[in-house]
Amino acid sequence: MSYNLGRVMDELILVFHKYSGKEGNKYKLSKTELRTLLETELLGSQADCQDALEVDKTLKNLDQNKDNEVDFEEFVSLVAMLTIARNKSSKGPEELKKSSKLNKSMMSLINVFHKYSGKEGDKDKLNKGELKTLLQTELSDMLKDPKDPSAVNKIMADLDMNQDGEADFQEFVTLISALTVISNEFFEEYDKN
Ligand SMILES: [Ca+2]
Ligand SMILES: [Ca+2]
Ligand SMILES: [Ca+2]
Ligand SMILES: [Ca+2]
Repeated sequence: MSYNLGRVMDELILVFHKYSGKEGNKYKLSKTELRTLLETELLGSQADCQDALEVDKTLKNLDQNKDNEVDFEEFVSLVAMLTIARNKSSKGPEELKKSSKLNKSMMSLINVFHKYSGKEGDKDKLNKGELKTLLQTELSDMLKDPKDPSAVNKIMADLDMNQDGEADFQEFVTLISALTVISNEFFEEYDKN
């Protein structure tokens, strides 16, 4: 299993556009497209994803700009929410064997986080050293200068919402969401041209 975060981000972009391109605006999910995506990609998920299958409610919750469609940024906020819920649940990756790409992407985020967070101290949080190793190993092509210690300090300061000096899973997912949204903007710009 590959842990490469860049690949996870690419997968999320691909999954979204696989469904958003079916009708209307090709960069947004209509309600029908959202329903197809959720029913296909969350199939076989554990109970904490079942709420998301109530499409009307999910659309209403996600649709920040009230245009009745789900753009990529709104979609990523759903993925972040589901991933955080799954990380908290005690059930392991076992039941996700016959899994969709979306499920696999979410599991990869959880696995990659714990691969680094478990090295020292609190095993559910990344300290600065662990964050540095994660960034250098998994996201080196995203960082201008991964060897620059001030870059890690700055990312930690941005991430660390509750200011405990460590990055928990929720803070980590927020970073990945932001990076994925940026990455998607490049994708859509390129696609338009
Ligand atoms: Ca569409
Ligand atoms: Ca919207
Ligand atoms: Ca740790
Ligand atoms: Ca923190």
